Amino acid sequence: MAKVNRRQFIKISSAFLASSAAASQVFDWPFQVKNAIAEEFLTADRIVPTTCEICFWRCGVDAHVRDEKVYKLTGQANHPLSNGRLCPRGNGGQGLLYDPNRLRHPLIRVTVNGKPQFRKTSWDEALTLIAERFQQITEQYGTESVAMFSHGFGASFFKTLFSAYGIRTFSAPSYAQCRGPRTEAFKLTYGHAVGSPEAIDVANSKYLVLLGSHLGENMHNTAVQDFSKAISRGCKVVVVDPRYSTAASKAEHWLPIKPGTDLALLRSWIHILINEKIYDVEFIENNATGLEELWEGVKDATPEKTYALTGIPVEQIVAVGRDLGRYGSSALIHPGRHVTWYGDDTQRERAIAILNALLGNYQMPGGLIQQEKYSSYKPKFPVARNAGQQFKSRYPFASSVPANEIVEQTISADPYPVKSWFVYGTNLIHSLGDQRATMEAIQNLDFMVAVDVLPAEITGYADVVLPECTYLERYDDLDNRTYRIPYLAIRQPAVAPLYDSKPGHEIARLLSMKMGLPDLFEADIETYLDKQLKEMGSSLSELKKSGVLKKEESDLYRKEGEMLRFKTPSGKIELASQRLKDAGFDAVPQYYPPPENPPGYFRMLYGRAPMHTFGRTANNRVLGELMPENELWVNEIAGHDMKLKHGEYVYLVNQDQVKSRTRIKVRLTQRIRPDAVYLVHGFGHTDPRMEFAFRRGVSDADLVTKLSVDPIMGGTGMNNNFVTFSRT
Ligand SMILES: Nc1nc2c(c(=O)[nH]1)N[C@H]1C(S)=C(S)[C@@H](COP(=O)(O)OP(=O)(O)OC[C@H]3O[C@@H](n4cnc5c(=O)[nH]c(N)nc54)[C@H](O)[C@@H]3O)O[C@H]1N2
Ligand SMILES: Nc1nc2c(c(=O)[nH]1)N[C@H]1C(S)=C(S)[C@@H](COP(=O)(O)OP(=O)(O)OC[C@H]3O[C@@H](n4cnc5c(=O)[nH]c(N)nc54)[C@H](O)[C@@H]3O)O[C@H]1N2
Ligand code: SF4
Ligand SMILES: [Mo]
Repeated sequence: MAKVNRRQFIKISSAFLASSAAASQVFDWPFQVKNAIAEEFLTADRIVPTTCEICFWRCGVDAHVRDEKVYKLTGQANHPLSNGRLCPRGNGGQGLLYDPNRLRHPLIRVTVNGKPQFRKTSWDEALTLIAERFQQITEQYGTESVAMFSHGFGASFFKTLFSAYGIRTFSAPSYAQCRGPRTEAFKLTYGHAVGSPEAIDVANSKYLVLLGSHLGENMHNTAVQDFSKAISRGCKVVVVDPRYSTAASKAEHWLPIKPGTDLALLRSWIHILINEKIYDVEFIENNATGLEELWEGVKDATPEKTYALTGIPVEQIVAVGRDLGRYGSSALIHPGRHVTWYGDDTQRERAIAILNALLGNYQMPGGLIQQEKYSSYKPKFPVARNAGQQFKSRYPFASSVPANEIVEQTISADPYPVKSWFVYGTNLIHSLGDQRATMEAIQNLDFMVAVDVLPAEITGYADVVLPECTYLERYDDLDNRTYRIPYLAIRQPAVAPLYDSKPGHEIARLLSMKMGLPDLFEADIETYLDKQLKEMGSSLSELKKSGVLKKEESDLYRKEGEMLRFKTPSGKIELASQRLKDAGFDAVPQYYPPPENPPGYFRMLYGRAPMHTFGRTANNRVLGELMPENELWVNEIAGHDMKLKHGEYVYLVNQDQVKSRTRIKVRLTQRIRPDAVYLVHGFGHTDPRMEFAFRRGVSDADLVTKLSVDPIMGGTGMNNNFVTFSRT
């Protein structure tokens, strides 16, 4: 059990409320911005091309500035991830910049009259304290006792700093809580990951199968643009989802699958392709191993048996299976993105990887493609020699550090203690599931730092809170990732940082001085970026003007007769995996049924809404007005049976009798199966310093008390939680 009160959540500080009122006056929030948006004819003093950070896709955004205020954001025409457009969230980015509840000053936890409070402090005092505490803790427990959690590419400067200091443990919720199983499954099958942005040719696909992947609600800008291109070019879409999603409304087949049974369905399609010999025989003969073992492993997955497991009629299973054979290399089973669902996720993703291989769509139009970087140049930084122990995952195929494992180790101190967390841009309370474990781990820490832009829940538990300025007020590292159109893009400030906030690079540089690494960073970020850009054949002045440089579309497809080599042990695509077998797992994905609903309970499913990103936009006044709270989708008939009324507010109680802290509005609908309910993630905030988001809607994270951990790579399946309703 948690040691009570060791690190109490700091509830509210009157300083915040006072300062937020002042902010409204300064910015006349939100009307000033809204009026400006309405006045399209306004001319800007300057338009600054930069990179969006309302989510992690990194579109190119033009910030329109007048009188030193950003009054409009539009998509950069030339940037390959935006193509002149932003998603609704990107358009509402000023809502973050001018959020009256932004963190304004560094804060230190102090105890006054026995009660924890935050005290406003100077940067110097805050950073001195961090350096001192890190030194004490690493001297006492070793450098490995400090772990960093982050999300977003602003974290790069801190990773550089901590690597030079000897810290080795870096973790992000985009791995074990998001796409980790996809990464490992594709590596096991093809020897490389799918990447982000995904190396898939959706725009040219003729037949697209989406499992979950709710494009249109999942609003990754270019992914949605590609999806609409595909549809306008006549692509047939199949959506497998217990819920009639936006994508399902564009589909030829909506397969309202029994939740958690997708692997059975995928195995059945593999069965059909092999049994009817409608897979790409030549491609598989030349490029894959393990076909016989694969067939042995899926022989029992007949459509009839699959119907009984999934609830999808035999005719539909067969029709889609045969269509897949017919469309062959121009068909694509979308690999998904947030795939930590049921704990069998790596094997489900393996089945997706295998199916794509059987279609022969590898490096073919409409299938899996190759992408390139704009430049192979990467700045080199020193890495400490006397570093701490490398974190060793207990999951054999975890290529990154599962965040949940750090939580466990912070509680158990086994094999060594973790005593300090540095948390950059991730709200662990809402993103890791199993909040009780996260809280218990936090109680075991000697010291925690949170770097954020908002008073997100996680900051309430920190010893030091550092206010970063928003993406519209800072430089970051260059964006030089692989993409079909190799590009190089910059994030640069549109306006100066508000309040006493600072850019991450500046915080890291100041901290490096205190941590005894004064030569690690250039004296200023512009010199650093310019040096890199010169190595890449450009310059800071050029990129500041253009925002992005790009090359011609890379070679996406393989050439006729090209010999392919895969970075797997066999050099081929591995339909049956010896590596999995050696580690005690199924070489060919087998289906194990998920736990059934307890009587009277509904499986809790969650996802995205077009105008919000997780919990980070719930307090954004521009986006919040478009969607102020989440609703609970309940099947109409099931809801009537439970005596629920459309529009009434209820608490949710889960299988472990954990009750939601807040209430949610019921939406009775035919668009969901009767055994499941659905809500959008990111609501139900309980930190009162986020005045707009406070207590609006329910947090799914509060109710994820059961994690179904993937034994292969440690991903945390969250879909095996069940809820019922309570009016009190
Ligand atoms: N607007 C917006 N867009 C975003 C984000 C955001 O915060 N806001 N976040 C981005 C990020 S980081 C990610 S990872 C992606 C996530 O987006 P996706 O990868 O699309 O997420 P999923 O979890 O696959 O999608 C949730 C859908 O899966 C369905 N589902 C639930 N259980 C099952 C099941 O057992 N079987 C099947 N077939 N379907 C099921 C749900 O009903 C829901 O429609 O979105 C990205 N895009
Ligand atoms: N229950 C449940 N858990 C989930 C999910 C779910 O749908 N349901 N989704 C999973 C997925 S797919 C993912 S990718 C993860 C996402 O997990 P997180 O990345 O933790 O999600 P966010 O809520 O966006 O938290 C980001 C934090 O960064 C802060 N922030 C925003 N901009 C900046 C910035 O410029 N600088 C700094 N320093 N901070 C900034 C925000 O205020 C917020 O506190 O969660 C995973 N966990
Ligand atoms: S998808 Fe939307 S929120 Fe994400 S980076 Fe692009 S414009 Fe910004
Ligand atoms: Mo994600």
